[in-house]
Amino acid sequence: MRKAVCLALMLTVLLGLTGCGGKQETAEEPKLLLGFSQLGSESSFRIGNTKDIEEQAEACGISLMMKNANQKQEKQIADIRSLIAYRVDVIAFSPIVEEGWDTVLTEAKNAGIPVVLVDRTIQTRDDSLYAAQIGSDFYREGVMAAEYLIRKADQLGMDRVNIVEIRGTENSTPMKQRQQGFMDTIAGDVRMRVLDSADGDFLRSRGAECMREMLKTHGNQINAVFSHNDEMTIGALPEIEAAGYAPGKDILLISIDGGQDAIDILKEGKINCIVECTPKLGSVLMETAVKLKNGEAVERVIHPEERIFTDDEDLSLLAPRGY
Ligand code: GYE
Repeated sequence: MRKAVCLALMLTVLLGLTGCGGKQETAEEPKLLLGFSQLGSESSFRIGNTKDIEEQAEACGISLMMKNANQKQEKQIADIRSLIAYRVDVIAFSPIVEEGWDTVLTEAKNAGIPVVLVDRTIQTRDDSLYAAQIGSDFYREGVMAAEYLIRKADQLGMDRVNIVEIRGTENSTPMKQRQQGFMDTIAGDVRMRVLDSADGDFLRSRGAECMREMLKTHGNQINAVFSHNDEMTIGALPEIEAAGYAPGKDILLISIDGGQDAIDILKEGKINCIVECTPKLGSVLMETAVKLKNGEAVERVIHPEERIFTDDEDLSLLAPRGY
């Protein structure tokens, strides 16, 4: 199936006319040069996302120029500038935070290079600065996390749920929208109370630090942890155990992403719920890049389908996650 899609894509690019002279491309010329600016390697989601984009580009015969900003916006802006200077056909990037992109994206626009946002999105007054956004519905992920917690509180007959939140990177789309979706959903439930919220930057080490601090401050008051990604959840877990509590029982753990390591811990009963956030955005990205190169219309916003994994379902037949 994937082969068929890629064959069709290759044919479209091959038959497409070049933007400048209307000349037919030959098979030897690169069909499409895609520049991708990845934001970092902070999590298994991110590593899986980079790998998927590399594999899908290769499968589709698309040349890929990959940059990694190591979690620094200045580096990411410099990376995008170098992709513009290289005159790639299409630029795609995963913006580390939402603000501060207008200048560099105006440079891309002036150079006639279409831009696709992958995974996260940006705040801008000028919607013409990007052609499409391919990424999860993070608000919905926060809603699903909260709905699970409400269900679990019903099942356990809890009349009070004291929650601590470990947030993703400050001012990033998933951090803002996951928090909003979660808070909006628990707002109508009088049992739910947020005791604390800390910035874990989507990192395992920071997840551990946040959890340690919050256990010191709130001790046995904590009933549930809402962590914005698996990496921070995996960091928090040993801290909970070291403080003498059983994760998944004394303290409920709700996470986001659904990488293999976290799924294995869920199966052990130490995580209660994981909301899926898929890093597999590569094939839609290739399809979109080809259309943009050929001057075709593209969908403005594309969300992948996602599910949740919970402690009350049988996950023994779940296929390996691949990230
Ligand atoms: O959940 C997290 C990663 O932007 C959706 O970034 C992504 C998030 C993902 O570091 O693990």
